[in-house]
Amino acid sequence: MELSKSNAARQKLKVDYSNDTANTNKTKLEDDLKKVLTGDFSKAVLMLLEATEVFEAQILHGSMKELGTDEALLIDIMCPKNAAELKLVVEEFNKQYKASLKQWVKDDTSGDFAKVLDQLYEREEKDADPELAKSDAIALYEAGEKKWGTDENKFIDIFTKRSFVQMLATFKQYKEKYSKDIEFIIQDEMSGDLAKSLLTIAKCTNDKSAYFAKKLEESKPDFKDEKALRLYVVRLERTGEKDIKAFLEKLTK
Ligand SMILES: [Ca+2]
Repeated sequence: MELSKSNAARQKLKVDYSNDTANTNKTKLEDDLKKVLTGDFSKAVLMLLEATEVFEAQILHGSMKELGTDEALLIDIMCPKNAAELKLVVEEFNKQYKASLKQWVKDDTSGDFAKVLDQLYEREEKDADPELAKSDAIALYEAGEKKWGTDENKFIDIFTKRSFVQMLATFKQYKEKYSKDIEFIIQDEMSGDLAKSLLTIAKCTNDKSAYFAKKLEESKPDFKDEKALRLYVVRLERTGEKDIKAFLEKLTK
């Protein structure tokens, strides 16, 4: 099934469809599918044809636009992303709402948690440097375990600025040198949304697919609840082909 491929492949499929020489009226794939598909299956297919960042921007907007903020959603959408991925959502947010995602998040969060989210846009894209992994592991030890209290800023800087592969090397160093998992250290040293956001970054560093799979498991496709369905589709897109295929097959039964 063509539709269970990656979201990027589906975006290409849409362009190819309209540009196909046989498609003399240059119709859109979405529009033609709307004519032949019905019910939940049609809805699911059309949602999968949207670029993922369209829904992510809507989810982020929805998590902040009302009184109060859904911090868990901010964490889940933003923390797994590298700078380039985050940029796509920033641009989409700007396009849909004529507003700055960065400013919105800043206005809706506070303290150390705000600092984490605000620094995610600058994450480096570098290969792992073993020397840096060693010095970062020591820095994290001195900022956490070794210290009475915690130097949160040190943790935030390393967790938001280093590339994911660099952090993975650092966490391995930490485990070798101090025999402890960084996920344990975060929970031991910090709490609240700061701990949750850093923990999400650590989990995604250690095994992003496992993190995404667990999040998908936690949500259900509710076709009567547009918001919940969008979140489900976003999580489905992150886990990939196999899950998308299973989801669509279930709907055709
Ligand atoms: Ca400590």
